[in-house]
Amino acid sequence: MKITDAKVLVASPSRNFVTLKVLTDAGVHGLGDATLNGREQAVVAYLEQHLVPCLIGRDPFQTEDTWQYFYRGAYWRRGPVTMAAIGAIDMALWDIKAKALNLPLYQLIGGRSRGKVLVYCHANGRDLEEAVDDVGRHIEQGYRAIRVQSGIPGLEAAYGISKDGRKYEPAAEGLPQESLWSTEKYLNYLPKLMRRVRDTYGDDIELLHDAHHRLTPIEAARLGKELEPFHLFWLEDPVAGELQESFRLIRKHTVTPLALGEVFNTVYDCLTLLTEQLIDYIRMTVVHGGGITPILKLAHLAEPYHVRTGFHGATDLSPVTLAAALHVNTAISNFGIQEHMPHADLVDDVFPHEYRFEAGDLYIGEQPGLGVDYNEELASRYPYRRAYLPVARKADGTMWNW
Ligand code: GCO
Ligand code: MG
Repeated sequence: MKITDAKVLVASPSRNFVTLKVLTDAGVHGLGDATLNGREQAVVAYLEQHLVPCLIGRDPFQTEDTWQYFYRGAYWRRGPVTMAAIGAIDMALWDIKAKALNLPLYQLIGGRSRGKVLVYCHANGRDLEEAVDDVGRHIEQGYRAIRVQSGIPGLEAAYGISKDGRKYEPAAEGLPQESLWSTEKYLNYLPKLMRRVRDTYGDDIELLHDAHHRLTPIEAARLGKELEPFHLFWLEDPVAGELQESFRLIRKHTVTPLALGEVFNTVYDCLTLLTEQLIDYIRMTVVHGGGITPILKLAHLAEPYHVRTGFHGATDLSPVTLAAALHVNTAISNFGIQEHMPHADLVDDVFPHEYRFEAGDLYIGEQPGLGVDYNEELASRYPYRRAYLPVARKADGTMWNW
């Protein structure tokens, strides 16, 4: 079998997605997600200008060699743009291979290790009362693991809070929106929120929280310690992960489980975190981590260090990435949890898929390949619209991590 063509499809069915469609001489095609929120066109150019010309004529079954060709074979390696492009190709090739063999992808990467995939959803509110109520709504929908985010008293906008009752979506048209950040206000407020949620709903529900890279290590240590009585499933991204050694300090002070890695793109971003057991969950995204080939290696490397997976699953990753994550989650032994932010109905129409949600879990289907399709005609009615993620500043104007 030979690859005959690859098309980079850009559309905005309620939000921007970049999708790679790889075609073969056997009539089988594969899909890959190449979306990098707020930097979509950089990945498009990297694919169209640099990778696709080298892809034509290759054997789609050679997933390992093709991955190495684009990763190792590029003198300029790593980074989210490069890795998202390679990730899209890798997903599409696995999709082709599994379709050609008439098997769902999970059968090629270990077979079924579990019948269903535990997911966590997002509950949020502009203040404590709204956030607590939203947790209740998600429990009613069947979720057993819930991430809780809330507006912070004294701050106008906070990460993870939707406006006007709509689903949370940080990317917006126009230039990047600026939001004000106060670590002090946040640290004083968060334990109160978590106490109320536990008092209201008891101990049987799993609670998660995302600090979204805003703290220093010693602040993260304080937060982790103060959240201990509420037994979080995890505290996510307490500090930006560039300095892996900083997690030694956090670990020394708290037993609150830690999750990290949604912005990582290679194993080198987390080698110390894994081998020194400094985190409990690795959150790399299948697409930004370079695809199924390296994500499987990462999961297998994490296993002996007692680190489990909790792959990033925000709505800015297309259903193709979610399906790829679900196949990996179904097959590996050290699966932890999967993030689930349901896509808008229009996104589900553009990407018809087989996976389904039921009572707090996602189920992958038995369709050959990844089990996702792409409606090009429908997608073409929604052209790309430039959008940026926000930026954050402290009260004195200092730029901070969003
Ligand atoms: C999460 C993430 C997202 C990111 C988003 C950026 O935990 O799901 O933090 O909300 O901010 O994916 O594009
Ligand atoms: Mg996050």
